[in-house]
Amino acid sequence: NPVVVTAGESMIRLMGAEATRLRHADSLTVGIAGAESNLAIGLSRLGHAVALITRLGDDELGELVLRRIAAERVDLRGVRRVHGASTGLLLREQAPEGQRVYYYRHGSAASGLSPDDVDPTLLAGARVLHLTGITPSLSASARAFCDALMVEARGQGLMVSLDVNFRSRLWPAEACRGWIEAALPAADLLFISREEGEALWGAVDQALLERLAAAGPRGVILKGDGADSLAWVEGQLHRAPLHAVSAVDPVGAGDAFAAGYLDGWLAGRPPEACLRQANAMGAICVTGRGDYEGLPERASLERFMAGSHELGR
Ligand code: KDG
Repeated sequence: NPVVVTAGESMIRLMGAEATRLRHADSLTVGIAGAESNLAIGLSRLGHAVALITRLGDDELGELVLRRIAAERVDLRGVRRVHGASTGLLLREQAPEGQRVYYYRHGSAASGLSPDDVDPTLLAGARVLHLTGITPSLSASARAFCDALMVEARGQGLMVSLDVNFRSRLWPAEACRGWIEAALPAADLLFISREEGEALWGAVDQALLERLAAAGPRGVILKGDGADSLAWVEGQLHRAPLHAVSAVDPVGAGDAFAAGYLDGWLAGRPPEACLRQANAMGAICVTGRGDYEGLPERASLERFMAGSHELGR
């Protein structure tokens, strides 16, 4: 059985090949995206048994998403194929004026996730449930699904990890803040980035971490977007510096960070060590194109952290 269970929407990703607005694109490359499947793939490549709960259309695109994730050895027993529903889609544009994402996921198969998708047997014996603030934005039933899954996980003694992952194109800041704050008593670990912390709570400082922790979680982890990553764990502040790398594509770094932290947590490492690993995963992720493609296997993570480089021949 899996050690880590996660749940959320995985989508087809079409990415503009050149640095132009999509309106000028001649070709798009096909891949997959989804914060939770990114995390599942990250942990699976590090050697963990991970399961993903989602819904996909029983269309060709659903089959593509399923096959890509299956190739990463993620347990897909919790995936339902929905007849007549489409698989979610996102387009990524890399224009000179910045990165943009366009979602085509309204009414998608995964937005139909509901408490029916909670399978207690899949959680049996697992240690971590990881959810993000994306899934509850998809629909009222997906929100009910997240809430029911957290209750089941806590009941079975799993550690509940929550990544804010605020997506302003999916719901307003107040709605995201409201859901996260209501979920905090059921969470053990909360991940936030500086960018989303500012969007949801204004100033991001130690007082915010303390305030969020007071509502429930044992640990509140601030991702290293722009400065040191921080962990407020059981009343103590820990920090780890970022790696200087040249970033090619920032997308997916937050999921890579969370996978790195959880890997450390699963090994029983102290918060600083978890943060160092999380920073390394984020740094490796941003040096390649794609939401998850650059995520390392255990040996390359260790090489990166040791500061050594492969000759490649
Ligand atoms: O964190 C990266 C994700 O944002 C991306 O893979 C797609 O899940 C996604 C989303 O909802 O934006």
